[in-house]
Amino acid sequence: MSLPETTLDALAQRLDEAAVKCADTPSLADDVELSVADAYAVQQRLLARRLEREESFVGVKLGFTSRAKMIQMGVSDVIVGRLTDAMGYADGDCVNLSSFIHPKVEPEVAFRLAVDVDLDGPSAAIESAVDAVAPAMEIIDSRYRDFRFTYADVIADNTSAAAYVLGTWQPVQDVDDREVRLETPATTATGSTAAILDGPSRALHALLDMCRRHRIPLRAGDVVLAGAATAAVPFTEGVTQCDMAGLGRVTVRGTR
Ligand code: OOG
Ligand code: MG
Repeated sequence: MSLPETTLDALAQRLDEAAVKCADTPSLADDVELSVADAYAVQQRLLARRLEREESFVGVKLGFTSRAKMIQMGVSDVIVGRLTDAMGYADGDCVNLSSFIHPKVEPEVAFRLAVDVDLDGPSAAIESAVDAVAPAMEIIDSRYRDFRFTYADVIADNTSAAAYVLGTWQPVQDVDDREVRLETPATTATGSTAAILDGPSRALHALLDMCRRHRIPLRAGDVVLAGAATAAVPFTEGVTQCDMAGLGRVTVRGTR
C-alpha cells in the first residue's frame, strides 16, 4: 500500500528543508513504512520543489554501482537520482562547504546523451545514445543524521545528490577499465572504473532498467553520472582532484 499524497508531500518538505537549511534529519523509516515506489514519489516531489525555485533538470545519477559503495553503505541494489543545474560545477570551480551538512566526494564517470532514450526500447539504445564521456566528481551530502539510512530513505533523499563537477567532454570510448585516483587534502583513494558494475557501460544498462521501472525519462542533453568508482571520502577545504586514465583530470576547491 502506498502512503497518502499528503504524507509524501510532508516527507518531501522535511527532506527539502533539511537540504536548504543544512540541518540533518533522522531516517524517515523511524516514522513511516516507506516502499521503494513511495521513495521515488518523494524524490519526484523534491525535484518539483527545486524546479519551483527556478532550477532546471539536467540529468540523472546512479548510486551503489560499486561494491565498495554497497559495502560502505550496507545496501545491495542500485539507485537513481536527479541532477539540476544548481548542483553543477565546472572544472576548477570553488564549492562552498557551508552549503552542505557533511559532504563527501567520489570519483565518477559522466556520460552525455545526444538523443532521447525510449524507455521501452532495446537496452543497447542507451549506449548508442551517448555522445561524450567525461571524468567527474560527485559531492554527496545525505540529509540523514550520520549518513545513516535505509535503501528507501536514500532514494527519497534524491540519492544524497548535492553537487557534481564535470571535466572536459571527450569522444565516446571504452571506459570500462580505467585507473582512477581521487586526491583530497587529507586522503587518496585509488581504484578502477571496472568497479562500477564491472564497467560504466553496464551501469548504463542498469540505469535504463531503473528508469523503466520508475518511469524516469532519459532525454537528449541529459548528463548521466554512472556511480562512484571507490568509496566516498570527506570533502574538505582545499583542492580535490580526480584523475581518470585517458580521460584527464577534474579539480574542485572546497572553500568556507
Ligand atoms: C548515496 C549515494 C551513492 C554512488 O555513486 O554510489 C552514490 C550515498 O552513499 O549517500 O552516489
Ligand atoms: Mg555517486
